[in-house]
Amino acid sequence: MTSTVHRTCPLCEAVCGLTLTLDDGGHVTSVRGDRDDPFSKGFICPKGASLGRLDEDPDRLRRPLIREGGRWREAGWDEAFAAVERGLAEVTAAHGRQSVAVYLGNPNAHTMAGALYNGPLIKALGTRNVFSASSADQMPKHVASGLMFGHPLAIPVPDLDRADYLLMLGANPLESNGSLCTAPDFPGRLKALRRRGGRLVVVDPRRTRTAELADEHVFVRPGTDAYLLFGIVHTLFAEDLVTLAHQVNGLDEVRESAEHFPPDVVARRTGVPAEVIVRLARELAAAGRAAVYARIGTCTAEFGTLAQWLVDVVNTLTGNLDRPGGVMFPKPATEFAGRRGPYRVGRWRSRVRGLPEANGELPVATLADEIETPGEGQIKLLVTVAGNPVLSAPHGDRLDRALAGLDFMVSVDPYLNETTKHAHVILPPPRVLQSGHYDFALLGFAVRNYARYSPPLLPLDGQPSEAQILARLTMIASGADGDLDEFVIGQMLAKAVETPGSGVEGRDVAELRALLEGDTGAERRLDLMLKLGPYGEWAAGGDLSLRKLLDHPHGLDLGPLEPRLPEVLRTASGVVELAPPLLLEDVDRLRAGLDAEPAEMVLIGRRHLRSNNSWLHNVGPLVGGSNTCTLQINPADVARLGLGGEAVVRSAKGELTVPLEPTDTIMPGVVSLPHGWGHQGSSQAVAAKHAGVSANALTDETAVDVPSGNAVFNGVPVTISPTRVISAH
Ligand SMILES: Nc1nc2c(c(=O)[nH]1)N[C@H]1C(S)=C(S)[C@@H](COP(=O)(O)OP(=O)(O)OC[C@H]3O[C@@H](n4cnc5c(=O)[nH]c(N)nc54)[C@H](O)[C@@H]3O)O[C@H]1N2
Ligand SMILES: Nc1nc2c(c(=O)[nH]1)N[C@H]1C(S)=C(S)[C@@H](COP(=O)(O)OP(=O)(O)OC[C@H]3O[C@@H](n4cnc5c(=O)[nH]c(N)nc54)[C@H](O)[C@@H]3O)O[C@H]1N2
Ligand code: SF4
Ligand SMILES: [Mo]
Repeated sequence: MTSTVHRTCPLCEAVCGLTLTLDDGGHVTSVRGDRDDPFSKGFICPKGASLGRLDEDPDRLRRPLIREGGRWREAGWDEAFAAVERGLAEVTAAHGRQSVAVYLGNPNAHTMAGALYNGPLIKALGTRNVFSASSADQMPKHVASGLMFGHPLAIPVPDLDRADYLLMLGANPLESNGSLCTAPDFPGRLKALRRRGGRLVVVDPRRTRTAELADEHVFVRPGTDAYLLFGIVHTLFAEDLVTLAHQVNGLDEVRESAEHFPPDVVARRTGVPAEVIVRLARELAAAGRAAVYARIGTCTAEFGTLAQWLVDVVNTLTGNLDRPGGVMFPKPATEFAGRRGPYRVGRWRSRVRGLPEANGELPVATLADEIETPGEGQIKLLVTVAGNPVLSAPHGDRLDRALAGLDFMVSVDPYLNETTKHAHVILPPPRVLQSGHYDFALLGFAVRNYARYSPPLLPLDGQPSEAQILARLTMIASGADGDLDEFVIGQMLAKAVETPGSGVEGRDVAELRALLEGDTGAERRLDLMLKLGPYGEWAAGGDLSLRKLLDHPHGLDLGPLEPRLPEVLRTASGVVELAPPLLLEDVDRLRAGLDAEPAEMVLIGRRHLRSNNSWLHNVGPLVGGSNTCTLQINPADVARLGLGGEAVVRSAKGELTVPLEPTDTIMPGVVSLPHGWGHQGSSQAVAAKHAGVSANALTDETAVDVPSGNAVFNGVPVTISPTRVISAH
């Protein structure tokens, strides 16, 4: 007997619906795209297709591990939690709460546990030492959006299905399947744009698969997108092409700033000819429905926040902000419109380097400093949840050494790997199929409003869910007892009944609580958020609830994106802040960089369709072939430097010997190495056979984007030389 079940793929931001067949033993016998999913319509990629393999990976941890000295042993859950309680008590008794740190990795954006329980955990730990993969990724976008629109999550997404022109910088959705733009079958949507007569332009130091699909590919020197975008802004003003559809503050300041960046000047720095910059500006202005979209290549760069800001400056100046076919603000089903004060960054600063807080976090680029530098507030204990910063943080090799010096570390992770090998206790979450799934974070960036809930497909048989693991850690850290979910639900309801327009203003908390459904605390909290949300049972005209999503296992289409800027804006002025002072200050840094002598060779990253950061290399069918850790380099550089099959790459921070992959798809003067490789000390047997090297042995933690403190991975100066020839004598 087999059964057919449906669930959302948790492996990337595209949130595809999957249809799985399970045999009697709960083993996955096939995975297909769910054709009845109104959003993904049957799309699937090789990673989704191997979800069963990942789910049943024999190297996944099933029980907690405790390390005693250099030896690991399996332990029961109570024993493991008791060890954590002891570790936390000892360290905080000796060094106080600020000696505790937490690092949250990328999969937290894909789990219900991450979305619902990390907030309470951080609060219970009572520390400002909060770090996450966000400061190695999209923090510049949060900061730019926070300053312009008043909220760090007010991130407009390109309206892919209606745009007639798309300028894409530093993104490669044919490999990544999209980011901060939730769009299952991103490739199909780009092809549709072209089929309806639209134009796609890709700006990238590599001619990627996305660039191959585009009408035009423009090579750009790594790290210079802010100059290119300023050149476009300059042209829009100079040629009187500005069309504003919204009230804004700071138009004059933007015009004045742009005066320093005429196309012929920025052409030298960016490598993009002035006439191309001018033409792009004209095309954007003339296209009608046009969007500029930029992603990781432009974020993890020296001027990441300026680039993210300028993307939306161009969108605003061309009249494309908040209009169909331009860039728009999704309306997710769990959005609860609580008011917040104006957005600020740098409310506090890191102890050692004085780097700014952003979104309540400190930059991961300074995590090693905070662990290694003695004094009041030195980190002695680290909690990691779904993160592998030894491979993902800038200069991860230093972090590797720093983690070895901690007094105590606990990791919530399914694998013993490069990071969790330093833990004293590893708490593994259950299998994917034993976990419920709702995309709290990613549905807020979807190109169509949509919701889908996947209940757990298999029972837990004894072990805690990831939600329960994090809830128990929270209770240990707070010293309180009781039911965390009930506490959170009580707080949210108390706030909602006092909030004008919440739909439940003035109602009785206990009566509302009794209306919530769900088998687990996480499900009841989802039900509450859905009911309070904009389509919810408790909102005017709505009927959404957990029950309704359970009745629609393929997901629910909630309609195309609609203009909603006034609802989204949270700035003190109530209008779009086009020239936030913090960013104008950083323009001085950008100006100073105009005349900088570019390094002869610079390093950038890349992603492969069958990979996923550091943790999918243990699935046999996904690794090998083109998914290997090679250094892409232009053949002209190979010849110029006299290189053979491999070469030595040196940066200010490290040195690697890497196999070369000569290709004219990469600009001369630029080399590309994927991150997330360099497997060692891990329980992952397949990954160990495809170890590769870590790109973050070369990246530099001292280089950050100033306003956000974000890591800089693209444009790292390197030198490349032949491997030493060892003679036979
Ligand atoms: N040089 C360079 N470095 C980069 C980047 C780059 O482009 N170039 N990209 C950056 C970006 S965008 C990101 S997001 C970061 C990622 O940085 P991290 O999040 O630190 O790294 P990942 O490799 O995603 O590690 C995820 C960890 O979560 C575990 N895991 C997987 N599923 C689950 C789960 O369901 N629950 C739990 N608890 N754990 C789980 C995995 O075993 C793994 O240990 O890397 C950054 N680093
Ligand atoms: N298959 C796969 N999918 C993934 C991931 C994965 O590891 N593998 N990771 C997920 C994560 S965590 C994220 S954040 C997203 C990222 O999603 P994307 O942003 O689409 O990521 P990439 O595919 O790395 O594309 C970034 C592009 O930027 C280019 N680039 C590098 N430097 C510069 C620069 O200075 N300027 C410009 N204009 N371009 C530059 C690179 O050549 C690359 O083609 O992908 C997610 N999806
Ligand atoms: S594109 Fe992303 S969400 Fe869709 S099947 Fe592939 S990994 Fe899963
Ligand atoms: Mo990311």
